[in-house]
Amino acid sequence: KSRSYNLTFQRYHRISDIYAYLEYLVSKFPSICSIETIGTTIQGREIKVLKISGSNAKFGFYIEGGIHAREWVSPASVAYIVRELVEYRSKNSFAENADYYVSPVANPDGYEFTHTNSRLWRKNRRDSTDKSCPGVDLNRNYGYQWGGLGASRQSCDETFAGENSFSEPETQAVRDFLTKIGPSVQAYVAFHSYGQYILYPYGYDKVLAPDSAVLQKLGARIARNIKKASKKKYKVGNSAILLYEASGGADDWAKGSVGIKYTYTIELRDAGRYGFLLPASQIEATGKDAFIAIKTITQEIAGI
Ligand code: ING
Ligand code: ZN
Repeated sequence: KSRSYNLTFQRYHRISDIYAYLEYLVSKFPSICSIETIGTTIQGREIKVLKISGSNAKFGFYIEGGIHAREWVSPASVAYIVRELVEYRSKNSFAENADYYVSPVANPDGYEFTHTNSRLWRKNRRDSTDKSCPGVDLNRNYGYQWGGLGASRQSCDETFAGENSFSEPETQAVRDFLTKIGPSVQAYVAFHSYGQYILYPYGYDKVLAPDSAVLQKLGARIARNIKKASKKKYKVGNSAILLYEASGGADDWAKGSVGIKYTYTIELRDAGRYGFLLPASQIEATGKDAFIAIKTITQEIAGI
């Protein structure tokens, strides 16, 4: 018997609604979907990954949402992707070529805090040593070139990198899970907001990977496909050059330490008018942009 759920794409939802939707999908589509709890946050919340298995899977594809608490359209768009890959699978047959590992809310404590206390919170909810400034920026806590440019050592800062690389249970969980599933994973996409950018490594400095021309070209293809579908423009480039330097990001670690070739950070809508406070009326359209990115990358890797 299938479980029930309240998730919609007409408003932003609490983590309980997002997780209930994942559980519903497992109950309704048990041959395709399974859930692994990859870790537990500082406040004891589960960090869940939905696996969506392809019948002809040749590679793994990791999709991260919600590492920054206030970027609400990211978990919503990742949930939108999940619906396309599972419930609308018959019209999205490209998805059979991959096993997707989807983490819609990489920072559950922070996400809940933006609903209950402070809408523009970014970090996790780690207590700091001096107590006055909680929170580590999880996208500065990964262990590739940790603690360099664009990351702070001061706990009061929005980009506080933590006391050490991988000091946080939320980043440890992703590290251990990706290390476990290993070299089958060929793509890693992290969804953020806002700005409409398709970014590729490295972020720790203005340094390009040897295969960056491949990432630029595929990024441009993603942007073209989004523009065709929605008229929205996404800029494509190296994150340190196009945006700013930021060390300790999940994308740099995925590329530099794990060796995942197709690694992107995508800044979703909008271009700045509403910013983090993107109206819920734009969730569906933004989710569609995000889904086009996943589809385009899958097709490229599968050669279809
Ligand atoms: N932006 C990203 C950030 O973590 C980024 C941008 C990611 C830059 C990775 C460089 C490398 O600051 C948001 N919106 O958080
Ligand atoms: Zn972000």
